[in-house]
Amino acid sequence: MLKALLWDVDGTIADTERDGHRVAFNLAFRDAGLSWGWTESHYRSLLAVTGGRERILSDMDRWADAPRTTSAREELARRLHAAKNRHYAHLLAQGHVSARPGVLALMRQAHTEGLRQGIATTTSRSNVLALLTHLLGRHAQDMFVVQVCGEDTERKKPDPEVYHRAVAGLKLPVDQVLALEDSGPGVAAALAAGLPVCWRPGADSPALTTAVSPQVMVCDPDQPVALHQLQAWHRAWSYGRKRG
Ligand code: XBP
Ligand code: MG
Repeated sequence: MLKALLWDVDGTIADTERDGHRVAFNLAFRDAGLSWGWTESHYRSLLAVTGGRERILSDMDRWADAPRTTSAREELARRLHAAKNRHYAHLLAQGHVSARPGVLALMRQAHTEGLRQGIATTTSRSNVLALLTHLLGRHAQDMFVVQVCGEDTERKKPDPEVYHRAVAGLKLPVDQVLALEDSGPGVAAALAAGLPVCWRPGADSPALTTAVSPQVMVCDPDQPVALHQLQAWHRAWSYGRKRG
């Protein structure tokens, strides 16, 4: 029986990247007096690197005025990333990002029906808090019994660490939990942790890096997903597994 949902954040709950994080990164570059900038298409390619600080570091070779030493680069990336997160919270408050269709209804329905819900993301805790509060109000946190964020793991997706930690927090066997994901690295992380996963690509989601297996429920990006669909898929998947 399906007892819990583990939500990825960026791309799954909302399309946060192009009009949220990307714009905030560019504002942070500007504030720091840098002429650096990320276009929509370049940013899409950078999304293969999970983690905002890691993303800045991965692109520094392109800029002639980037620091030379590793430690200076890391320090600059850390400062830019913190500034980016402050801009991101302001952009959310101004209404630049909304939930993907059906997501809030699904969260509320799952809550009403007594499923446990958690967050499993590479994103910083402050960004998760800002997004959930913006979308669900001040009591958003009450809906999620476990929240594993970027700061809580040593390795980011596609590494399964975030899902191992989130499942441990739920105190449930993996086959009673369903991961909700939009991206290749996210699906790979969930599968590597042994979870079934509902894959609904978003506007900018990096492509799948793994084959679609029976453990992946493939969803239409444009159609909301209802709880009864997740439950029916999960029942059929569990039955198929038991029959071998
Ligand atoms: C999301 C990310 C994050 C966000 C920015 O991946 O890769 O880096 O782009 O967030 P996923 P931070 O949806 O797979 O978790 O700047 O807070 O890292
Ligand atoms: Mg995602």
